[in-house]
Amino acid sequence: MIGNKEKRKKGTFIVIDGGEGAGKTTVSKAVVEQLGWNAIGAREPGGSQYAEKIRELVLSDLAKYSDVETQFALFWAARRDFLKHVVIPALNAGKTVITDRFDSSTYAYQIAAQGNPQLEKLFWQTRELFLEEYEPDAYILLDIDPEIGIARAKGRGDGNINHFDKRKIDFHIKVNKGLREFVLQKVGANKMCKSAGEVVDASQGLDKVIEDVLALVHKITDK
Ligand code: T5A
Repeated sequence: MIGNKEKRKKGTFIVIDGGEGAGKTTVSKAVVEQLGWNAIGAREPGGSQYAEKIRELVLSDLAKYSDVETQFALFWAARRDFLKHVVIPALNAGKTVITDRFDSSTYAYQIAAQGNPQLEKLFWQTRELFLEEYEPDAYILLDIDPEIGIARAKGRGDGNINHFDKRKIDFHIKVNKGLREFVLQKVGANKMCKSAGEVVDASQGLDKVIEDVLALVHKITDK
């Protein structure tokens, strides 16, 4: 057990997710900057020292030799370590934690896009066991047409392309569908998921996307 049974009362935990190139990194950094000292930002997979090691493994080309069950387990292992070492201490200190991706990505990539509905039951069980009372307060989906997102990610020109980015457009369409399904249907409707779900049109100009996300973050933290 990493938390106590009493429902946590401090801090706010918000996930920003979206398909490749939706603007998660850019937007979450801008939002954390505007929130100031009381907010921290982090990315998944990774975010803690040990989880960053797992990140190297899951995003390396070696992943093509592993099956989806192995990847599912590694993403959850990284998440648990990140939660324990980064998210929980920050929440307990009353901070707002903004993460770039979280378990919504496992649902969209490993279950929806990689086509493994048999993992869904295990997903919700693992979520309950691993997150305990620290499930996110809200998920904000940066919704983007995958073709636009991929073009943006490629246009960044930093060579930061992993084996998921290289997959065909059909895969990214399924990721998008999985993310929408998670945020619009599973979140809040499942007894194992009491978080809130919000969607922002990420095809808008960057300043407008940041403004919309910031407004939602204020709405969620002020609750
Ligand atoms: N994964 C992750 C799983 O399979 N399962 C899991 O459980 C988890 C947690 C992580 C990979 O791991 C997979 C999913 C991913 O494939 P990553 O390297 O961390 O990969 O990278 P991604 O999260 O995929 O990040 P992306 O490369 O997709 O980019 P972002 O963060 O969405 O986009 P960003 O901010 O870098 O922006 C891209 C470009 O677009 C511009 C930016 O300036 C930048 O140049 N831009 C805009 N331009 C115009 N208008 C806007 N509104 C713009 N917003 C951004």
